[in-house]
Amino acid sequence: MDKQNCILIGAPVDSGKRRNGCLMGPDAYRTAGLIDALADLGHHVEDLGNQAPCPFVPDQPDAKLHALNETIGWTKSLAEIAETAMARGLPIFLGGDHALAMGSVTGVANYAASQGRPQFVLWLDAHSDFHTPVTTDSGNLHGTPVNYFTGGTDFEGFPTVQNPVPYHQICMMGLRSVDTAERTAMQHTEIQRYDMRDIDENGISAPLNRFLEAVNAANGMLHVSWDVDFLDPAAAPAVGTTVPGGATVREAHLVGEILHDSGLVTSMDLVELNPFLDERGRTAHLMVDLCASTLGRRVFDRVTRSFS
Ligand code: HAR
Ligand code: MN
Ligand code: MN
Ligand code: MN
Repeated sequence: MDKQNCILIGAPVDSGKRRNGCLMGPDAYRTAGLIDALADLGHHVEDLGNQAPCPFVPDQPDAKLHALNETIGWTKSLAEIAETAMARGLPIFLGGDHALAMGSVTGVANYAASQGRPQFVLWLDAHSDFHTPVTTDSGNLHGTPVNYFTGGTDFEGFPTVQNPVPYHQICMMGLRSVDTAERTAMQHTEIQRYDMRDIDENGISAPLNRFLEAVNAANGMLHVSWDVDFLDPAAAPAVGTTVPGGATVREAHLVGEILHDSGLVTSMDLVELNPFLDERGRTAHLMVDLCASTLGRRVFDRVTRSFS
């Protein structure tokens, strides 16, 4: 991958679930050194600062769907900024909870469509986030973005998805918490799915490389959505929805390194970091390091074994 124009977009979305704290995520990434880490790799880095949702009517605190209007406001503002940022570089959305992907993914998919290219999504997460506002038990909209950006129904009040991402262009990795309604809804889709057992048995590089070959063959654009809980909570404790048995630090870095070598990544989310739950910033630092791996940090070149 050549040197990029990395566009950092602070997305302090905290409306996707009831436990607060993800709003501190963007500033935690900056504090953990994200800008220098990317600049040290030779990239140009532009920080657009923290964004705001489009104006919204305040939500009822006890509604079944938590903070619906606020989440709609975020979806509108982030979709717009995603689409315009794509024209200028590689947007990196600093979350914020995973509800932000309703905006980031629909925005980048609109841009891909304008270029006549297919949009692919790599979803690195313990969860499938495939609920609708009707099927969710928790009422937490961070559990719904994949259903939304694939053109799902029942997202009343949200912007109509102009360019839904086709199921077969999505790959989920790291799965270990999928609710009954999500299983039923995904059953007959062509979403490519790899749970932790697949990764235990076959490693992470073979399925990832298969997916990347498909992206490359289609001349696709690739959005990578890194949820902190893709990682094992022992390595990444700063997340509200920990699920034991996640990816190791090296498995996650390998994903980043392979993604970099592919040269295919066109946009990225870092989501669900809750700095209030962190231990001396170590989860924030780990996510910064994973972002750096995805953008070219390495010990030496794989082919020439040159250090430079
Ligand atoms: N499936 C659960 C729910 O809907 C948990 C969702 C957690 N989602 C987060 N993390 N974005 O992926 O409430
Ligand atoms: Mn909240
Ligand atoms: Mn998620
Ligand atoms: Mn998750």
